[in-house]
Amino acid sequence: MNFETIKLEAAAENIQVLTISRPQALNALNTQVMKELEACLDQIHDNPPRVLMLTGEGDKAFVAGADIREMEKMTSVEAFEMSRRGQRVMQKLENLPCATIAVINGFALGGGLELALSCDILLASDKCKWGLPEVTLGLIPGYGGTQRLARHTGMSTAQRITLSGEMFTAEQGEKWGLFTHIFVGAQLMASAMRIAKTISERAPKAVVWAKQSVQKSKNFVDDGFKMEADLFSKAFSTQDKTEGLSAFIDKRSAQFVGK
Ligand code: CO8
Repeated sequence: MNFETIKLEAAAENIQVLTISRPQALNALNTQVMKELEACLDQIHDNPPRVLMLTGEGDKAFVAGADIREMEKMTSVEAFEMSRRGQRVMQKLENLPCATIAVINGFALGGGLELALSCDILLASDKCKWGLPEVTLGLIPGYGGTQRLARHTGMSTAQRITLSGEMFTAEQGEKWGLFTHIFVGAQLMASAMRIAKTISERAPKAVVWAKQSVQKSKNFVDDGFKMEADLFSKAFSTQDKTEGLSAFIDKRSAQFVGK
């Protein structure tokens, strides 16, 4: 299958690299990326490598979130549908029958962090900046971040990250248990490859079953995803969302009024 906004390449025996490739928009997830990603994940599901690495094109961004320009025109109903579709794509990634490694080479914001949170192992460049900036746009996370982040960091830290919308450093992410390792940017991919190679040499069935067993410890509640999509969609009927998105596009600070 040919894709325009993502690339799937063999990196070594049994190891593939999936790259989100929209560098002009810092690899932001628009509808085309999400559709291609879903088709690609279906393809990988049917013919999996032993390890899949996921990264962003260029040296600036992993993924800078969902596409803000696209969201600006969205109604609440469309936002609900987009959120549910995005949650489904993230679940497909999470449930792939192979080990998955997010190689976070730069900005991992909003939907970008939510994408990384759907991988088994998160490795980051020392230069990466990450966070859930949705509240700075008058929104809430909509691709599963409200459900997955606390599983990594604990509740209080997850609230600290989600409610402030701040951007954090790689060191902070490692300290809070989000990143397994941080590597100097130029060595990130080679270091990720070494980890991928180790996993790829283990018993393939045991790796998949071990992954599934570890995942079972999370006990996600489907209701939580539904509530996230409901509230994400509700944010689309607020004045603050209109102000937040247009302030970003106009490159100015948002003035929120709480409506
Ligand atoms: N969407 C669309 N375009 C983007 C995005 C984005 N998320 N991020 C960056 N871009 C574009 C910029 O608009 C800019 O385009 P142009 O050159 O045409 O002006 C280009 O990428 C380069 O970006 P900057 O010039 O802004 O680069 P800087 O180095 O100055 O800043 C930042 C980098 C800090 C990453 C900055 O671009 C930024 O803050 N981006 C937005 C980050 C953000 O808020 N992400 C969260 C979005 S909300 C979300 O992800 C919700 C997930 C759930 C969605 C549910 C479905 C609807």
